[in-house]
Amino acid sequence: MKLTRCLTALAAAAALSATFSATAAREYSVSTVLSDAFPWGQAAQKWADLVEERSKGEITLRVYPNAQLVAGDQTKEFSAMRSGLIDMAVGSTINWSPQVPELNLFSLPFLMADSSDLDAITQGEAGKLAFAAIEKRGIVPLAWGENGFREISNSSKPVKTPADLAGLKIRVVGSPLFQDTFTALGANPTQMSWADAKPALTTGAVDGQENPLSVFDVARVDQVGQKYLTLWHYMADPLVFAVNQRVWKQLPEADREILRQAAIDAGKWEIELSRNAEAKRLEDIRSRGVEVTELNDEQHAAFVEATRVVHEKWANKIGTELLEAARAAIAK
Ligand code: X2X
Repeated sequence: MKLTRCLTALAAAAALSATFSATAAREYSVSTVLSDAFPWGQAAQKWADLVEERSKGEITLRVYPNAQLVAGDQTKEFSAMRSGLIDMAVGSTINWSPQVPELNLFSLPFLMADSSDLDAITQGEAGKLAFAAIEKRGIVPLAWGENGFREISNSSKPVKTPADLAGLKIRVVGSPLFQDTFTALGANPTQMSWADAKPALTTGAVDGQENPLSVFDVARVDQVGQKYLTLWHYMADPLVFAVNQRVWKQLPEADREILRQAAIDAGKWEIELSRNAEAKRLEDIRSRGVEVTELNDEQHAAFVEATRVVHEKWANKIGTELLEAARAAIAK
């Protein structure tokens, strides 16, 4: 009898402590556009793993890929996070630029020549200004990651000059600057989400698309008729690890520190992983029969010249201070 009573008390205590730890353990949603088959999704998962480990299981970040929390509409991710529908995200500057116009900086064609230009921006004064622009709109940015330098592909011919793009229907993300870039190049830009892009390429509703090599490779864009790929590195979209401000304010300082440091570490890890994989990806893409075009200086200059108008049109929306900080960082 005594033993039974003792066991009952133990069971009750165990149940109580389970309830306690259930309330102590907190779960937050993290939105991404691409799954963990891609570096982007791996960045978010790494963040979640580091937070789980460092908070000793008290904080769980649950990653929801494919922009599913916004029904595939990736340009709504920032608003959904701001309204609290999403707690956190690892998002592309392209997808957040409709709400944070300053982030169009990274989409300016041929502003950045390579990764060291990109790093000079994100790691310096310009990066701070870009984060301040995000913060001003109710989101706390924590760290940078990388989607990558974006290259252009199509199903009909090698693209070596702007004239080769004339009339080609190119799928672009639903961010207005892209409309201007591809119009300036004489192409026919069509805005749609990533979820709609592959079907549109498959049916031939569009002729081409632009994305980093990682996306081209992992999504097997070659299998939907994209036989020609031009390495023009016209822009790169960094990723931003970020948290809804109300969620952030409710967190104890120690938890904020865990989240921030884990985001920084996951970002660094993913940037390296992503860059180290580029050469092999290109080799694989070539080996699948994709014709890869590299531009000589003269060909490159023609694209730069043709898209200069985009810089003029967007300078004010991006902001002179940010633009100048970015240019100064690159010039160093
Ligand atoms: O939609 C795209 O092209 C993608 C996956 O690269 C972004 O979300 C910016």
